Amino acid sequence: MSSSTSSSDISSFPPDRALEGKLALVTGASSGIGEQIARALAASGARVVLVARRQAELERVARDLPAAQTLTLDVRDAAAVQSALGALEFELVIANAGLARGLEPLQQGDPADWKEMLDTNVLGVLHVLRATTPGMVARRRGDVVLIGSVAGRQAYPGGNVYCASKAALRSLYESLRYDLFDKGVRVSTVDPGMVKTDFSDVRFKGDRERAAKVYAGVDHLLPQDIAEIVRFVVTRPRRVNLGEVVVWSSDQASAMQVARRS
Ligand code: NDP
Ligand code: 8X3
Repeated sequence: MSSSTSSSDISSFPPDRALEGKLALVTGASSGIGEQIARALAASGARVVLVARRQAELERVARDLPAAQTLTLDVRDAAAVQSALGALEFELVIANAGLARGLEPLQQGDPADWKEMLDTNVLGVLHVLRATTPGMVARRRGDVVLIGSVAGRQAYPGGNVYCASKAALRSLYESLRYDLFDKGVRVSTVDPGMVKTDFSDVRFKGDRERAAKVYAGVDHLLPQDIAEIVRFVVTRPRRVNLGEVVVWSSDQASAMQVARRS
């Protein structure tokens, strides 16, 4: 684990002390939504543990955040996740790491892509929760926030396995509530619509032109929008559990219907 104690710029999130000293895990913190969640939680005083595979990107994010630590970790590796996270006393766990691969009809799909999505988006989340929830239960305090997707609520053409992976998270969210509600651990799912990040570059395997078309002419969401909402969710009084938050771009009527201005 590397760490940074720099106290320079924490991006644009208004600072407060609502999470002062709390240990927060953010998976997928090397870019996009996870990076901004890490910045938002740190702006409220959390000590953030940043997890992803790309160490240089984690270190770039951690440089700006007081008391941030980085952990280079693949969430698909159950043993590595358990050994890296199992002993840490998290109060906040944000399961954000995830990805899409491909947008073909199932009959043209690549099983390697399916495996990568299911291993990351479903099993990866389970590995992280298995490693971190026992401590939260023992301390009778914690917040779990899943980053789902509108894709888990409404399937769309070519979304097949990605949509199924996010639908699995939605079911997991409902089930986890039974596991944790009387153990002092709140469970929430934040389900975004179109957020401009590296998501589509990854989905289209580096075809930036195709990725750019996804957001063309749309007043898409920014990762900061989702991060502010996650910060809001975890800073409510303990009696309040904001369970499900669906966040659309104002230009989206549904996962399939998007207004384009050009
Ligand atoms: P990004 O590609 O910017 O971020 C994905 C993050 O996940 C990266 O930090 C990546 O880090 C990490 N990650 C991927 N695979 C692994 C792995 N095996 N182990 C550890 N970390 C991993 O995309 P987004 O920020 O958009 O995506 C974040 C989450 O938001 C995902 O779960 C996505 O499904 C969800 N989402 C995105 C939406 C969008 O429109 N962008 C809308 C709805 C939901 P690294 O490569 O360094 O490992
Ligand atoms: C990402 C949003 O609609 O591209 O989960 O699937 S969408």
